[in-house]
Amino acid sequence: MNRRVRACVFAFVLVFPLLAHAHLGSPDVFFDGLVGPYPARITIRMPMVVPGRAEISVQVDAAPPVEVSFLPLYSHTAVTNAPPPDVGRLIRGETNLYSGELWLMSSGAYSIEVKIHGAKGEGSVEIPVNSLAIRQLPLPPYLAKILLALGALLVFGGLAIVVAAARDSELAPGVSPGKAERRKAWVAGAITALVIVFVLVGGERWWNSEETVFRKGLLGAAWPDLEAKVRVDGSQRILDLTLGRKDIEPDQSVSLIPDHGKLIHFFLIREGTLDAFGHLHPVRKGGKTFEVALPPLPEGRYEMLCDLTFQKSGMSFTATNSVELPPVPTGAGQTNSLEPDPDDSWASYPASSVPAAGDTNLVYQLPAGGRVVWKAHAPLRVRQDAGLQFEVWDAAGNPAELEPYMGMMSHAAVLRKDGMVFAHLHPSGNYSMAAQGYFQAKMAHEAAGGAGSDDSMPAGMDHSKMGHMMHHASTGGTSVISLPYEFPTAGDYRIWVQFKTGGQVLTAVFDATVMGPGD
Ligand SMILES: [Cu+2]
Repeated sequence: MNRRVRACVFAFVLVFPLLAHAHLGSPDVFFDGLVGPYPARITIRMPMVVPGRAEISVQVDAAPPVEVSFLPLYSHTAVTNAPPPDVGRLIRGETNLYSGELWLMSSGAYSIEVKIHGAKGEGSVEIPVNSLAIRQLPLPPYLAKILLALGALLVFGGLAIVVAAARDSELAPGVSPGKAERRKAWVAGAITALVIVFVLVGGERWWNSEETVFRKGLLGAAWPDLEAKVRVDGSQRILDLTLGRKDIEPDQSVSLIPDHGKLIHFFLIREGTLDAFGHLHPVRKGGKTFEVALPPLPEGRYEMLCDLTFQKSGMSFTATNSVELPPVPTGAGQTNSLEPDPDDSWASYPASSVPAAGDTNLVYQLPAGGRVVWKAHAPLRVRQDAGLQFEVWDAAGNPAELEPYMGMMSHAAVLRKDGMVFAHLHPSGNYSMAAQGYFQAKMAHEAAGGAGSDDSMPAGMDHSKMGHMMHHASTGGTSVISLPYEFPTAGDYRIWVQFKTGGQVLTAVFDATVMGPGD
């Protein structure tokens, strides 16, 4: 950075970091693409607790019979230690829809390996998921009462057996216990009571410490903190990001796995009006600090959503916070100290240009001509296939030819308007490709004779392997974007659909209202 041109510094320190989670509030994982020779659509419903059962459904586009199987691979153990795969059941009355359940026993990154075996051979895909407890289940009062009663029965029953044994075991049948036997019974009873109290107190302590560990893993503790401030440097506004994690030492470097060739995918969304949006890629400055030159987004308070995947654990997260952007500086003609990333994109648009949710004609007019049409779909419902399909038309009224950018035909962001749900979608699904690369590298490393520990992971991830995992439609020549997704909760959402055409990345904006199951 050029210190001489640094004219003045605006510092905005932030409110306390909000809690963050991969796909904020949207834990279920979707995949759409090829599994070997078979096109398949896979849905993984994640459990809210650990250990918990993930529900997996696989829709295979192939002539039956095929066999579908699932296997959970854990980041901290060798692949060879994985249990035998579970075979998916064909759903009754369906010809190509299979389902199954997998227990995820530990907290951390897992990869769900889905294998499909059929007439055209075998194919498999790794779908990374985060196994994290999102909530602690309460103990129902009736269950507490039953357990308490059973516990009391055990304690008093055990005590009675010991007392009776000490008093009566050496007596001949029919003889009443004397003073000596009664004293012996008292002593044995007292000792047993002491042992029981000791066991109960120890048990409670053990339980409490387990609960403390669990609660630490629940929400917050392991998630990255995010802080940012903006400084004005000549004609540029530069945003400085500091990433943290409560268990990372201040001087430690944060190792991240690149996703689509970028360490961080950073979204800025103007709060309240949601009328300005940026998708930027900060570059590393120090161990935990990153910087990015801001595009000409209007001033105001912005929500920051920062997608990243940790190299050590393979866990992917979305860190969030908010930041105040100062006005665009007027230092025209000055040299830029920080080159923006060529894949950075942004849009700012009047609120009136966003088609309202429920409009019969969902058309977004692109400012430079052309339009994006959200294709007709059934009313959106919670946890049902949203069937998101968008068609892009150029200014002349012809279907636009889409080009891949950062390896994908589209990058889309979904935000519930209160900020409680955020997801980053692609035509291939919403899983983290960086985490997928992590598991592919782990498997390749172990197959080559490496140990199963994640500490011995090769530093460089093999991204050349990811190309063939991508969606069959990622080669261009289409004007339609399909995004596999289910909205996790009811409410009002905004969707930003990004695509590249004519060498330019464009953003279309839509609103959506998602109804609950009973509405
Ligand atoms: Cu993306």
